[in-house]
Amino acid sequence: MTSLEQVDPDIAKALRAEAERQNRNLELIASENFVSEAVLEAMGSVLTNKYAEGYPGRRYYGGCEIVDIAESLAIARAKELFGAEHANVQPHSGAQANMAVFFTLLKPGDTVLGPNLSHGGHLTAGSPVNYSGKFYSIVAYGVRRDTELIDLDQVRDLARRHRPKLIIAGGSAFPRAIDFKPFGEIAGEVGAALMADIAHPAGLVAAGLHPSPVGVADFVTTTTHKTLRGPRGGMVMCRQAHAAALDKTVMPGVQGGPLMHIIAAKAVAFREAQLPEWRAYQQQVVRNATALASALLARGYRLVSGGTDTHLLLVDLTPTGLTGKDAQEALDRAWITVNKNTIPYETRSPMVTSGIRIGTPAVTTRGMAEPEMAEIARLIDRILGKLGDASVEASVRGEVQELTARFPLYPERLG
Ligand code: DSN
Repeated sequence: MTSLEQVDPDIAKALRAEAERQNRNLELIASENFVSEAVLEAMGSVLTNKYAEGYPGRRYYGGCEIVDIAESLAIARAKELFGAEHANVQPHSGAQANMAVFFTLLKPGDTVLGPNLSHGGHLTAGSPVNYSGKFYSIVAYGVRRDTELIDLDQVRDLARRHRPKLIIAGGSAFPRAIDFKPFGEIAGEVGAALMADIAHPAGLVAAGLHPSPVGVADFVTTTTHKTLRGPRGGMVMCRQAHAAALDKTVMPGVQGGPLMHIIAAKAVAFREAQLPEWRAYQQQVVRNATALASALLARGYRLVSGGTDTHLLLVDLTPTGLTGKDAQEALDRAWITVNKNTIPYETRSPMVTSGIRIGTPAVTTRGMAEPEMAEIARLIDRILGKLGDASVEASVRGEVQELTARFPLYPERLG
């Protein structure tokens, strides 16, 4: 019996049930992934016990000489992985990484030009329900109606008209690669800073499969748990000129004690990212997304922008008459996990939506490849083609279980 089973059988049972769910289901949420046992080990370590406000070599507390090793390694590896001049690995999340950049550069009321949430942007790029939308004057840009690609003419026009202090590129539901260079040119022309949020494609960026904003953007923010396949957390990279101001904003500006166990796990994930098989993994993530997109298009589905260059696709369900909510719930009942997602020029609420977002990072970690993507498209189509049919759902559950059993997850845990 483990210590957890002895101390708290309820939580032990929940953890086991979640491991079983992750192993059994087809995980297609584009922002999720499965970390290695090594990353899990670092996360569940004694480093959680340590307070270490400050930075390596200059902490407010004693006894930090060992956690300094972990943070220094995380910083050095992050810089090497992305070719960045400076990295702050302390943000607890992507939202806090973005907040750190806002607080470094802006005063309340300053103007920010960022991507519209329903066109692929993130909550922290100025949504009215988020601090970013409450504290700053937000101007939103979107994608073109015809191509569903970012409308750079609109970005330029809005930048010239509103003279923002900060321009944001990147978000949570852009299926196409983002070229950061034109954003850099526009920012330079109007005297704005540029922040690239690469939370989603960070792994692809590090593997050279997606344009990198490093060297173009003043600040690059990311999470570490999506395509990067590290622990749940955030990070900011910037030029050396901004390093002192950024570090001061992260701590003491918006955070207190860093999560040293998570920082150690970030270091482990960045170590894994130095291995050739990690690059091969990222290549397969993109190949799988392309294969899944082709298979869904062949079955008559409409994809926003017509396809993908990245790890994610956005299915516009409008022609099927289904809502994103209905589709997500039906797929959930068949053990296929996706999320409902707004689409550009959305007419429904974010709780209903007209789309679903599908990503390949997690299934690729399990070892699935192009043949399985064709299978997945067929299973999704079976469910969406007969929405609410309990016998189809039961049959697809069987097929999902058979498919996922061929690619076991965390066998050491599930025995
Ligand atoms: N929740 C994340 C996503 O799913 O993309 C963004 O914060």
